[in-house]
Amino acid sequence: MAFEYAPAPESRSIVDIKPSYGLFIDGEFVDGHGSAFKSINPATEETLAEIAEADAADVDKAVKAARRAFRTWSRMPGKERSKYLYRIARIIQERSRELAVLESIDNGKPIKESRDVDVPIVAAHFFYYAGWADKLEYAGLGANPQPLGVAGQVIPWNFPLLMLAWKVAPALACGNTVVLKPAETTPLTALLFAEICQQADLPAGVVNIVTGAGDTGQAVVSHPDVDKVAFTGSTGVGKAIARAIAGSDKKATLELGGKAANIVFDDAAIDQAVEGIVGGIFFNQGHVCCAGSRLLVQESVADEVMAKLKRRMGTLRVGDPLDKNTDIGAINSAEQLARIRALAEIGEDEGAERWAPPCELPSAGFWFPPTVFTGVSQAHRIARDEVFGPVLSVLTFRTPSEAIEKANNTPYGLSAGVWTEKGSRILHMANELRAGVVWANTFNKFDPASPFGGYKESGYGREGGRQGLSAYLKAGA
Ligand code: TAP
Repeated sequence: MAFEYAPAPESRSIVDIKPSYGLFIDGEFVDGHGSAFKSINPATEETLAEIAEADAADVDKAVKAARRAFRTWSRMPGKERSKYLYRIARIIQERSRELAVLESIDNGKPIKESRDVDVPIVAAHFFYYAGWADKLEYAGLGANPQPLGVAGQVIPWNFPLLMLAWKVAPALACGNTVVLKPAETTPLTALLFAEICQQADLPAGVVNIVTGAGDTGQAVVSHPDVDKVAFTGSTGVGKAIARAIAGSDKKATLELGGKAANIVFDDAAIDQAVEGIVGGIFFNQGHVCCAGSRLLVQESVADEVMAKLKRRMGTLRVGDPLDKNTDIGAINSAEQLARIRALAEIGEDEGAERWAPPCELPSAGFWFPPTVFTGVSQAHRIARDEVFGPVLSVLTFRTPSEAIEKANNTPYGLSAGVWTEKGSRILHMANELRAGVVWANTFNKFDPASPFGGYKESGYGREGGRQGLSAYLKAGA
């Protein structure tokens, strides 16, 4: 059944969305030379704003501005750079409600997530790397490490502001300057961040934001005067970027897709594990690279886990992202919704059993109910492909070695979860699982001090922590 809802008006009034936005180059907003595009609210399908598209000449202008700014920014004492980063972090905190509401409107994610997870971690990231700016000699790259130059950064739509923070904060702390391209469907918080850079008096050209689609991203990463490419997105585009920069001396970090196993042993605290399973796959509508999209549950507790999981799924509220009680918001785009629907249909066609709780979905906008597939085999597409939506595939295992084999049977290697009361088993699993992050008795926990990144087709390089600095520095004498 479908229903109509009006987004909460008081939340909308917190944020001032302009009818149109330009590109942010050399400290000011300027017109783009490509054809403008619209950013829409995925919960209502209404147009939010017209966004300028940067063509190759605009990207060139942004790279030139970043190069000019690099000369002074890279020579500025680290403690001076850190003052700007602290200032940005504090403004993010001061404007956190505005940022959270705008993120939820543009992306579709529930306000309780943007307010309590995304924006606080964004501020924490700037605080964390502000603290590093005058301590780079401890980065592990010699006594006098040097910045790389101009960083070309391309980010996805699932955590627009958080991915920006993961890229911009370490780059700036290390003395690099930045040309960043946000995803086509979620440019608004990056543009608000540009205003925050102005408010913080960040020197012109240190951060440049060029909006647009894939062509703009391509122009950024392949620009000859870009020294460093930082990309987060799909494995397909990541491979295309690696090909595009092959043969150049650009340094690159690629954070790509995932198909994480969330492994529940029979000695686990089951109620806690069920909460972890729900958070692992339904957080951010499942638009999470490290989502626990494959549940591996030990056979002896499979019935109990499934009964409790279904009961818990029945309590999840799907709807208005700006309603504080919403658990699952809107799918980010019509295109992503079509991809999720197609993979779910393939799951049924291949013989897995599909279940979703009864759930009223709004008539306008893009929605998908929390869904679980049982009877899934390793050969099924829903067990292999990244759905990037609120869809969980359940497989069972008998022994720890079978769990390890199944968990590692994927081209990806970004994250995994282990639920057990046995400490020795946690350590054993962490050693055996081929995943960049292994969570134990928790899932989807992030901290700026903790490095994040993948193995295999999940990409290379680490973001976050001290390790994240080496992505933006070269060893110095
Ligand atoms: P993509 O389609 O790969 O897009 C990512 C970004 O690249 C967007 O800004 C996109 O622009 C741009 N782009 C597209 N084609 C390009 C090209 N040829 N050259 C340069 N840039 C190009 O991914 P998505 O759908 O936005 O995001 C979902 C994917 O990101 C998932 O696979 C997810 O797992 C992954 N992800 C990974 C992580 C980590 S940390 N590993 C974190 C979040 C997401 P448009 O927006 O215009 O397409």
